[in-house]
Amino acid sequence: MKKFILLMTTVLLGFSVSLVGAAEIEVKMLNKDADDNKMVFEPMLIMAEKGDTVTFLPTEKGHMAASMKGMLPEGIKKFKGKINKKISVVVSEDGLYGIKCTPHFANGMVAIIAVGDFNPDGFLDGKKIPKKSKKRMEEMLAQLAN
Ligand SMILES: [Cu+2]
Repeated sequence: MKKFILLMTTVLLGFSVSLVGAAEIEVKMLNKDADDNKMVFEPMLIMAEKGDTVTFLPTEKGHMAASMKGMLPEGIKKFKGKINKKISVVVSEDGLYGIKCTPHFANGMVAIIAVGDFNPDGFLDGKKIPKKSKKRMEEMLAQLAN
């Protein structure tokens, strides 16, 4: 019984911490996902709350995560991870964050972090983005517009 109470306390504590505190979100960097999509962040569209930490994991070799030029909310500094290293980003401002894996940008390896209050309209305007990446970003933005 004591053990059970201890367990329940731990569970409840963990639950309340997750309610109050910021979340930790993990994103895998993959050569191929379960649906056979190549060069992908998983998830590709990352829904987060202000203050959460998003960590990109080098699950498979050869990847990194970097912010895309001009595609961060105001007040967020650009960032660039190293290949085969994990990188964490605290999403402390509302808005959309464009993310790419530089070596696989042409292969469509992009992600979007969407935080709080954001506007998907015009996010890609005037940006130079390779075809495959652009297509994936357009699909994600269409999802966000719904
Ligand atoms: Cu990559």
